[in-house]
Amino acid sequence: MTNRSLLAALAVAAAAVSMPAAAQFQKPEDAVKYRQSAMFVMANHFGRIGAMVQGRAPYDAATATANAEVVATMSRLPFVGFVEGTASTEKGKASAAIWTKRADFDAGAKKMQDEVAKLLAAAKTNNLDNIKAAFGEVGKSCKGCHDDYRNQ
Ligand code: ASC
Repeated sequence: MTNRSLLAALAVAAAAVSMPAAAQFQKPEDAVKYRQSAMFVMANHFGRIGAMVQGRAPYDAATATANAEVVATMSRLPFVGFVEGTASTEKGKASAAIWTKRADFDAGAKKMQDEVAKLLAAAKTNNLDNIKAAFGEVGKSCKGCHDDYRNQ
């Protein structure tokens, strides 16, 4: 990438971060795709740690930490995608309750991000038992919102 195109890309990224949530997406479906994509990547890397936690993959400290880094980064991304007007009644999709109880939903998101930060800290101790404990708490924090805000 040239310096000029890098600067242009950075300017776009900076503008996106400071723009109101809805304005970051050209259409509502893009917001849905964005949040689903972020959660898909997060779940994939969380699952790689899960494989080590559950003994389906050998524990490797550096790999666990690298995956936890990705999970931590991804954990910050989905929520900007929960724009008004993107609720669904379909099973497994975002329920309208997100927007009627937004403060509770946001608190759940924050809880998950906090638990993910602890998982990353645990990964950095290079101790699988620490990772196991933190992994379980992250899982609970995912499930909490999925139970309440994803159509059953
Ligand atoms: C995952 C994943 C979730 C959570 C949840 C934990 O790996 O994709 O949504 O864990 O199932 O209960």
